[in-house]
Amino acid sequence: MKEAREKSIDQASQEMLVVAARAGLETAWDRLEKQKPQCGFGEAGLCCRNCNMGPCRIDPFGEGPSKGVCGATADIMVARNLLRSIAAGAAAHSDHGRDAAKTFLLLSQGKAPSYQVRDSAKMQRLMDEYGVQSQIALAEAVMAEFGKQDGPIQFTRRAPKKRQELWQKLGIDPRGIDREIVEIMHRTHIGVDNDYVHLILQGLRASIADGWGGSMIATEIQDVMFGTPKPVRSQVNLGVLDEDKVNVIIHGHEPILSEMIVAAASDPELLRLAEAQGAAGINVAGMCCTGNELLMRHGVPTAGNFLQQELAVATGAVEAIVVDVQCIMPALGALAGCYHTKFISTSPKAKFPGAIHMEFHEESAYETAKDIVKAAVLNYANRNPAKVRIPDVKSDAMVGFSVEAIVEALGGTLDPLLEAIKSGAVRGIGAVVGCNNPKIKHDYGHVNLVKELIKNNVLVVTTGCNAIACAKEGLLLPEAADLAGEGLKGVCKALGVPPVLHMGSCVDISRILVAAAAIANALGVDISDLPAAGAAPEWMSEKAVSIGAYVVSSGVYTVLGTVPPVLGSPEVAGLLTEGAASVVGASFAVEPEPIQAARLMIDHIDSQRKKLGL
Ligand code: BF8
Repeated sequence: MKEAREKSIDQASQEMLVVAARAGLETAWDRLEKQKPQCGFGEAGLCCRNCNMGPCRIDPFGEGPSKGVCGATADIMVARNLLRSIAAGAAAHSDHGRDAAKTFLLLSQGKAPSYQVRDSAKMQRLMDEYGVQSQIALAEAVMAEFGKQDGPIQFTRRAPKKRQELWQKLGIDPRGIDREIVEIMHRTHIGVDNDYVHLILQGLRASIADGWGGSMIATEIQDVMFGTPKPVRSQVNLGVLDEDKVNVIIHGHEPILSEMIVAAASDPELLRLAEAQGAAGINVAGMCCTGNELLMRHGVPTAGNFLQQELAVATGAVEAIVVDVQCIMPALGALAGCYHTKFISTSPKAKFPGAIHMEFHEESAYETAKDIVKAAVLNYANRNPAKVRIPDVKSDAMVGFSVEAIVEALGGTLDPLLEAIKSGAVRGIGAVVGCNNPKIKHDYGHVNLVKELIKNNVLVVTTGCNAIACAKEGLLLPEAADLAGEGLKGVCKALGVPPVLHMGSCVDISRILVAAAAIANALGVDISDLPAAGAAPEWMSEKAVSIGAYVVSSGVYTVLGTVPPVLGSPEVAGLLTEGAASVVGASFAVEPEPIQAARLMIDHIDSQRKKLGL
């Protein structure tokens, strides 16, 4: 147990880590240990495999080679590697956005009968924004954003005017989403762009195409098809698994799949089948960001965040873990093989060793979802009760704070929030997001950073695996206002909202951008002038690199909890942590200790308040 406590602060995870260890099962924490010491060249960003004269590496201590075979210096290598991470991250988010847009197009053409428009008011607002008259025209216009050769991407026009002008001046106002990602791959090919500042600017451009493009398209179109989230209560953690029911975990990112699984799980035919198998029903629980999507829109419980995916299978109570794309550990195949659990992959883009592939297509979505849930139901009989161990740990949470829901909670206008910011009751806004990473004690960075912020009257908005960590800690409840400073506590109590507002999945960081733009516009300033700061205390994915880049490009100072592989170039590191402030009005900081990270954010917020004369 002592060892488990060193790995995670979450009680359910600690219990399952003990179970896994006793059963001789390997988890991400064990595999991290086996990787140590991790490659120092890789950690510094000083390894290049971009051509077959390499792989090349540069000695950061100046004793070995200082250039690759082509002559690439440390600055070039680090910048190119960083850019390729941004490209991968922006591609992942944006391909998710493309799938949402494609489903919306098929639905608009009458070719995806399982889907419907659930928020027609939002669809109308988007039609007005695009200046089109019909649903099909909107779907086509949104789809076209990906392949556009020339900008602008429509949603980037939501940024404050000053921000747009700055992007234009810097030459980083993105053109088409795909174009910016392709251009990164081109420029980082051997012998193309070898000016690290010029390279980094292209990284920022592609990241803006993600945040204000691909990710925002995902959010907006999913809201149109599945409904814009409103405050709803639910429960989070492994204790949401039900010993008496067929448990189906949906893991990954795209609600295109998970919405259908949820619908199929209440199909009377399948419920009868479950009963016939001796189960008390079908229990669907989310995991990672697809979990956030379902939690936000329907109050479907979430079983956990990124580092809990293996622990969920180790409960022995999961009939099927159904996955689509992103953040799915390939280790799940072997692990599921130790239990009766079926590991079911569904995306034409993602196959896994040990998985059963049941490919999912928009045109026949509900039928496939039914087949998947049926496979889970029929697997209930194979469960070995002796292996079942579900931790009795779950927390209540109030979730669903889309921008629309926040404005409604404020009484229809942002004014009460602006007044609270001006009076100092709310000192500022902290956006805390991102993954888990076994390099940091699971949830420790998330929970402690957020608690410190609210204690200091910083209203927190959260997405992704941070949101799930906060939910498990009870921070997404209105009662958590008691943990906040007096000013924030008063505001939360008056409005009946938690001090930590769950705004969705990682693509929904676009909601935070929209909120930041609205607040900046209301105050007549740029986003970089706001008393606001961002953090990703336990980030690990390339998507998080793209997020960090677009958040900083949007003008938000951002503190990272794990070190990005840039220290091999003091020039690049200096540009990101200092130089960027004079270019885009914001920069990065790195601080693994969460209380210190909160302090950096609060100091930044205070200096912004001073500049605004607040
Ligand atoms: O989509 S699920 S581990 S990458 S935070 Fe991070 Fe979590 Fe993945 Fe973002 Ni969301």
